[in-house]
Amino acid sequence: PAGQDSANTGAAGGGTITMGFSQVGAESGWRSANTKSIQESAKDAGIDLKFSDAQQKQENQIKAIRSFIQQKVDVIAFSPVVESGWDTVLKEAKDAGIPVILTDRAVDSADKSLYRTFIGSDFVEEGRKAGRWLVEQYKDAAEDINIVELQGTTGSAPANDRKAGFEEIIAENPKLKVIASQTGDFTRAKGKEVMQAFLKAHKDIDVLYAHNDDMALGAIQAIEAAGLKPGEDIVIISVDAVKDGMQAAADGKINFIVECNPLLGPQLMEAVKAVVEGKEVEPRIVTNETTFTSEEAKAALPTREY
Ligand code: GYE
Repeated sequence: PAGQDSANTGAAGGGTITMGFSQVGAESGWRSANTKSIQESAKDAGIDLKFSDAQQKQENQIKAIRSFIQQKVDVIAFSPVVESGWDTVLKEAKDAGIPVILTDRAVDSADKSLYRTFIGSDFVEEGRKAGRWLVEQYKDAAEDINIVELQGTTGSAPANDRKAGFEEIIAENPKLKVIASQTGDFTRAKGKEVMQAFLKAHKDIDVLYAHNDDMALGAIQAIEAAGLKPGEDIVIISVDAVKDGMQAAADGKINFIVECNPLLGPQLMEAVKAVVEGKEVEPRIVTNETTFTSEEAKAALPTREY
């Protein structure tokens, strides 16, 4: 039987499900792995995928969603680049009877009926994991520990939450001080550029906390160019655990990585099918994740999928 929200008789009649998906962009290794996972699992599930790349711009995502509504797709899924400003377009999808699924990043809409479920990581917990490792490393510190932070895309859920979770934990030890914090937009190029500026402005950086591996990898280039040793002169923590990040950890250049799993495709396709069939889905589906020290990264690398 058709779900009452099925806008398209194709799926309602047991035919092929059409899903419009608006992706954030192609800003990082994480994102490439996420895109691949979604494309491959749509294919495996026999779901007709209309894929649109927003190049990190909310206006492009809003346009893509409106076009999916016009095309009367069965389901719209998207990874919102920023948290705010979605109510109007999500209301349009709701009025058109097209169910929406959030993947990877959250929206801050108060009206939870605007989407069926949110599949993705707990970014606050990721920030806490980074903070806990640091607190433990410096529990006997006699002097101030100067931390610089490379934030993800301004206004994005992972940037907001990874910052908040980290701050919450390091507040336990007043010696741990964030002396500079700026966005590097989740890219290598920006990570490098901002780290260069940090190194110029501050002679005494002890720790870098980067909200993703790509920014850490860019920053490593800047640190090496400044004649310093990443992982030794500056302790580095990052998030994601994509292959290049794990390699840098295995090489001792990144000291600690918090994993963020990009392989959300299979869970998304399951949720899409359930929603089209009119079944209830859990409003929040959280992905399981771990952390890696250099030693653990070395051991995990050979079998790493992304
Ligand atoms: O950590 C980063 C990417 O939203 C979890 O986006 C994702 C983040 C990921 O650009 O590398």
